[in-house]
Amino acid sequence: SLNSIDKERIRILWSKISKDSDAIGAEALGRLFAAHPQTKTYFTHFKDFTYNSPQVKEHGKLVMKGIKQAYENIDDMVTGLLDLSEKHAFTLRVDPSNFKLLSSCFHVVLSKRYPNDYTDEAHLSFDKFLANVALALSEKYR
Ligand code: ZNH
Repeated sequence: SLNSIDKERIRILWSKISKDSDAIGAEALGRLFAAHPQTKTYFTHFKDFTYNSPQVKEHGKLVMKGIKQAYENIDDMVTGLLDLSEKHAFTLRVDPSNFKLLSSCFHVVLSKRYPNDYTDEAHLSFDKFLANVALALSEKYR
C-alpha cells in the first residue's frame, strides 16, 4: 500500500496536474475507448467517443471528481469511495478489469503531458495510487 514517500510524490504530482484535471480526464477516456474499444459497451448513450466529444469531456470531469475524492481520502479510500463502489458494482456493473485499462491510459496521458514531472518514481507511486483506487472501487463487488 501507499507509504509516506508515495504520498509525498502523489501530493507533488497532484499540485502540478489538478488544474488540468478536466483535460486529463477527457484524454484518458478518449484513449481508453480508442485503445480498448470493448470499454465503449458501458456507454451505450454516447454518440461520439473521441477526445473532443462533449460526452467524453463531461464524463472525464466526473471520473476526475472521483480521483480527487480518492486523493482527499488517501488514507481510507474504501470508506471515501464507498458510494462510488456501490454504483459501479450494482448499478453500472463495470467489470473491475476495466479499472486497470483506465489506469494504463492515465500513465500514457501523464507521461505525454508532463514529460519532466512524470518521472519513473512518480509513475511508480501514481500507479500504486490508482491500484488503490481500483481496489476501493471494487470493494462492493464481493
Ligand atoms: Zn466510472 C460513472 C468515477 C472507472 C464506467 N464513474 C462514474 C461517475 C464517477 C465515476 C464519479 C459518476 C457517478 C455518479 O453519477 O454518481 N469511474 C470513476 C473512477 C474510475 C472509474 C474514479 C477509475 C479510476 N468507470 C470506470 C471504468 C468504466 C466506468 C473503467 C468502464 C469502462 N462510470 C462508468 C459508467 C458510468 C460511470 C458507465 C455512468 C455514466 C453515465 O451514466 O453517463
